[in-house]
Amino acid sequence: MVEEHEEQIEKWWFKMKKKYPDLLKWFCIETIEVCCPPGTYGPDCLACLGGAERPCHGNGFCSGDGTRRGDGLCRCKAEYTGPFCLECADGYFNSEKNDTHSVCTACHESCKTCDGPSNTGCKECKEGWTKGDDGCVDVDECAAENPPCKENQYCMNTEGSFSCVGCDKSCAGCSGEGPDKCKDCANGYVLEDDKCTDINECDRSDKVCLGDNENCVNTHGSYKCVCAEGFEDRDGKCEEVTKTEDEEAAEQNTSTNAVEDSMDLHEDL
Ligand SMILES: [Ca+2]
Repeated sequence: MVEEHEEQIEKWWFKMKKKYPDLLKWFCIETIEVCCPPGTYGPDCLACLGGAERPCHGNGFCSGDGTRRGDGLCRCKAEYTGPFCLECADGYFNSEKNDTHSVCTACHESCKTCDGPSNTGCKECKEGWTKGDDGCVDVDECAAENPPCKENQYCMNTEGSFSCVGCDKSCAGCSGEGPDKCKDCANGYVLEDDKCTDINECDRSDKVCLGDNENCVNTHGSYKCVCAEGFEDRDGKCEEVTKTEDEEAAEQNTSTNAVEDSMDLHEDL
């Protein structure tokens, strides 16, 4: 913009500076007519809502403020509402107000609308809260006839809300955190000392891994059948690992190295 109007700026510098000391006013507002004085807007530089002195009563922004654009309407800060930003938005109340000044302050977290700062000042309660004798109080969603959580979750009430938390994996349904709060035990677990405990299937007298050369490995909630050392799974059967001569030679080498390594180790010790 400055380059475009270089001549005019030069003119101001050499001829007009004394008479019009404010460059912004002379150049932007009066000469090229792009700006308006602060607090005014639009082609004719009209006063913003609430007056040019304190547009929107200091509680918002006037559309087009200081430019030849906009419509002079107020966009209020979050706490304020209304065309002049003098009213309070939901969740705020007027702690000070006259015709030209308004201060809105946050309500208690339990209020949707209020006329004072505590929960007894609520006019309406926010969702998750209900009107009690002492203002808005938390709703215990978990105590409802149909609690809101899914089958393998427990419900945790919080101020103004609630959350659903997954049960321990040893549980089939639960009332709280951990394996001692299960309603029933999940498959693969049994109640022992008031806790759902993993069943060690591999300890059973009747074997669970029935294939030849199979070993049983216990896991949390289940077990695995794996091939014994020196055997590998081929189409579901554990068969002896066969090696080519090269592989066997390589293995011989590594085992010799391993022996040497362990001897080194002993020397270090
Ligand atoms: Ca709650």
